[in-house]
Amino acid sequence: MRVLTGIQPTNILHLGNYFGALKPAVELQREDELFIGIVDLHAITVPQEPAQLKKNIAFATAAYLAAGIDPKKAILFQQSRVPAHAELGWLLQTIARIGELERMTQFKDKSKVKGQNVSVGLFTYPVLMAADILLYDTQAVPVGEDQKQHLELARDLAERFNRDFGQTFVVPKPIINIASGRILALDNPEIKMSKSAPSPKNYISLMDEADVIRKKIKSAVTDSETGISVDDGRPGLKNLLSIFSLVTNGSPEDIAASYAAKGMKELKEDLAEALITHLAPLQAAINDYLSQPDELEKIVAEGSARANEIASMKISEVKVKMGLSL
Ligand code: AQP
Repeated sequence: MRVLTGIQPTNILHLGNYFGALKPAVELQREDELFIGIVDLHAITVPQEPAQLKKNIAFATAAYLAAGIDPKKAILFQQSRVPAHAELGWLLQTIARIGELERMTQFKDKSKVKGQNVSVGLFTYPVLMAADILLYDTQAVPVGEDQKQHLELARDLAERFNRDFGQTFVVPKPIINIASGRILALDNPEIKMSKSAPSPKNYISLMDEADVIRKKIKSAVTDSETGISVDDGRPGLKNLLSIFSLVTNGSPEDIAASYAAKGMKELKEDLAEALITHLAPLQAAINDYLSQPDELEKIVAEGSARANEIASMKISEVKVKMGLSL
């Protein structure tokens, strides 16, 4: 099956990105024909500092490789190096409707704070995402809850284009459940962990040093109830138990039971140490890739060239179907 996934290089990746995107991608590459986009054109829909963006692109690439992506198997590419993404994004904008973009909850959420000051790119982001998917005849896309609506739009645009211009695009299906649930923000368990959160206390970055991890876990928001239990009414604690479970492979319930007599302080201390141990080899591998910029460049250039070959054939087909040819 042909599958496409990706990540925005908006900051150093965090634990949620690792368990929700990188590790599932490593699983997917075993069986599927996997395309992984470092989607930098999406990242710039909110302001990015150019020098930092460049670093974040290198970091995201290194993180995928360090997590176990084999660039000979999966096609690991940088979105902005494949011009067909922007081109198809534009062509699909001509068949997308303002009303359907206005209904996108992610745009509504992200633009709430900034009002009229959000970029037009943030508004049309889901159309570019549809282009990313449709360019490669993608059959399936792993989606978390917040991306379901965007995939639905990609399906609608594919069907609309096929109806109006003739069969061109594969209509992609979602792969739900591949992500191991959302990891929540440490400083506010009502929202998800997020790279572009204003406070670094929100997340554990994949590159956080041992002492930073200890401090962040220690100050993670929990509750004042006594005892340790897996309980939806205690989202902060539940989140810590989920993270503990992901790094040790024990069930959250078993971990909760083993800390029933010990309490929150010890649970947090042990979780921090487990995290430090879990992240150490990943951090070493990421640093190793980052210390070889020429090798990283070669991998991204090759992956982008492979992506470009496929994408440019599709964009030519689309142009002919739309009458954009002599
Ligand atoms: N908290 C999370 N728990 C589990 N998975 C998560 N992902 C993101 N946050 C969590 C997964 O990581 C991938 C990254 O997708 P993205 O970079 O396109 O943006 P996002 O989902 O909006 O992630 P962030 O970290 O919150 O970035 P910003 O702050 O830039 O918007 C996706 O596969 C996502 O499911």
